[in-house]
Amino acid sequence: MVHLSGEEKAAVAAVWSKVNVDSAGAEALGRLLCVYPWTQRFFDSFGDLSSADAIMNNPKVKAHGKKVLHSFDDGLHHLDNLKATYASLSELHCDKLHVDPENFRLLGNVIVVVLSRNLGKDFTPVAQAAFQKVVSGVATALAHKYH
Ligand code: HEG
Repeated sequence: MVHLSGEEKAAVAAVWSKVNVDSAGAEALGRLLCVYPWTQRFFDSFGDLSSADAIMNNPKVKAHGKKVLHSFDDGLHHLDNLKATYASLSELHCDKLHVDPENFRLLGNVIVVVLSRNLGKDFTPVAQAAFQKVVSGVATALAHKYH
């Protein structure tokens, strides 16, 4: 559950309408793998991750980043109901993928960095604060079914 003021909701909608979800997703996952290289261990079937160039141009990283950010987009439309929205994905990441939930926080922060770099001044302080709440809420929801 993420509480946003009316002003924050409007800022999130305005910012998100300018985002290319496919390319921002690819960029966010690529940057996560570059900046926090230990996150690469979950993607050993993705092929060449041997340099920043290899990671950012890796088609599997691009495709998976796109999938992840589309799932994040789904959460943006269910801010009152994030735990239910992500319940089955939380189970999958815990039981099958064994992804430490701290990684959801790292990715959330990288998503905010990518928005900031791509949108510049359009990413207003109100929007930044609102998105910080959203990525944190999504990370909490994804961690909810961990045991
Ligand atoms: Mg996860 C699969 C969403 C963070 C590692 N992730 C998936 C899938 C979705 C998803 C929708 C596909 C599920 C399916 O096949 O049914 N992931 C998702 C979100 C977020 C997130 C919304 C955070 C915003 N994931 C995340 C992080 C890691 C990770 C931080 C690891 C650092 N995800 C991961 C792996 C897979 C998925 C290893 C399986 C990839 C594959 O082999 O296809």
